Parts: sequence; structure tokens; C-alpha cells
Amino acid sequence: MDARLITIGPSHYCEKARWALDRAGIAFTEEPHAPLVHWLYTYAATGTRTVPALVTDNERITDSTDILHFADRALAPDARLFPTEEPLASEVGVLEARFDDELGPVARRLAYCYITRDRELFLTLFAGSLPPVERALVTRVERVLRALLAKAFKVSPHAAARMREKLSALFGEMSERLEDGRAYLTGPRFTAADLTFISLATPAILIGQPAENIARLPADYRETVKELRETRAGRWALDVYARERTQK
Ligand SMILES: N[C@@H](CCC(=O)N[C@@H](CS)C(=O)NCC(=O)O)C(=O)O
Repeated sequence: MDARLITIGPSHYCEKARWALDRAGIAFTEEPHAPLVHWLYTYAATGTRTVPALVTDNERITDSTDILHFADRALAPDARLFPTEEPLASEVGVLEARFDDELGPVARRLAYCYITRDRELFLTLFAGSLPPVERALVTRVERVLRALLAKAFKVSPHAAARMREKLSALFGEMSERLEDGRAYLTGPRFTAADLTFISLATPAILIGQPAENIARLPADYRETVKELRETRAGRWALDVYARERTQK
């Protein structure tokens, strides 16, 4: 099978899909693009606009949750991200969908509030993984891209503060869940709920970013990252990522 994963490199929904595919041992070639430029590629390959998009010999999968289900098909039942036994199956399904609907958009908007203001940060994050021609294009038109993204995500200091509050509440709720010492959000087993929470929290706790990149962030972004990382859920996410995200 020759699978292609069309992505925006730093997108947290793309990391969710990548992690699930890696975990299931499914080989794929990633095709990273810049935000907005990616439309050319997703429309051509799948007729839709969002990434991640997985294109295999006989399937076009255009949603990260569907990619997790696709990855699960390669795994033994007890290793699957979506357990089938109730009530666990429902609990995982509800949490996973909630993180997709709440955590993903909120963490992304927080990050865009800062990334769109900072040329260097924008190029470091988005241009590094691009093919040379697209990198040159993005470097030329970065100001326009940043302005379009700032408008699309309605960025402002007020929005950043509101996203921080929402993230604190969600991390607080997940910290309470973990208070009884359970290994994962729904109990002793790693599921789609854990993988989705951790992946979609990435823009808020900057998993995998070296300390020097975090040190360069605007002060209030840095403070938000620090505050969330220090919660029980934040520490747990960093720890589980280090343990479970073995392939990259
Ligand atoms: N429900 C989708 C959401 C994915 C999503 O929001 N992707 C963003 C990147 S983080 C995107 O492609 N946005 C571009 C657009 O909406 O045009 C999924 O889980 O795959």
C-alpha cells in the first residue's frame, strides 16, 4: 500500500493522525504544506479542504477520527484505540469527540493569536518542513498569509486571554479525572481519548518543542504554556507522550 498523508506540518489534527498511523505500523509518506496553500493539494486529492487527508490505493480519508479508525483496523482488538466493550467504548467516543470539537479549535486559536504576529515564529513553524518551491513562496508571501490567518481566527489579546481560560478549565477537568492515579483518561488502557487529548493539546503545551524555542515565545504565550504544563493533566500529557510516542 502506498499511503500519502497530506498535512500542514505543525497541525495538531495532523499529529493525531500521524501518531495513530505510526502506532499501528502503517507506512505512509507525509506531504506537508503551508496553511491555505494546502487547499490546492487537498482539493486535488480528495475534493475537501481540511488536513489531515489520507490517500491510499482505494480510500480517501478526510477526517482525523476516521484515520484513527483506519489505523485501528491494522491492530489486534486489545491494542485498538477504540475499545468495543461498553461502557468504555462510549466514554472514549464521547471524550474523543469533545476534544475534537473543543480542545482542538481553542488550542489552535490560542497559538494563532501569537504566531500571526511574529514573522520568525511563523516561518520557523510552517516553512521548515515544506518542499523548496513552496518554502520560497511562503517566505515571499508570509505577510499576506499571516494577515489572512489572523482574520480567519479572529486573533486579539482578548481572544488569547479567553482561550487561556478555556484551556485552564479543560486541563482542570482532566486533572480531576487523573487525580485517582489512573494511568489514562478512561482507566488502565491507552485509547483514542488519550491520543486525541495529547495531540490536540500540542499548541497549548508545545510538546516536543525544544526549550530554546519556548524561550523565544512572547511572554504571555510562554506563561500560558508553563501554567498548563504544570497542571496534573499537563504533566501527564508530557509523560505519556514521551512514553507512548515512540515513532516519529
Ligand atoms: N474535523 C477535522 C478537523 C481538521 C482541521 O480542522 N484541520 C485544519 C488544520 S489544523 C485545517 O485543515 N484547516 C483548513 C481549513 O479549514 O481550510 C479532523 O479531525 O480532521
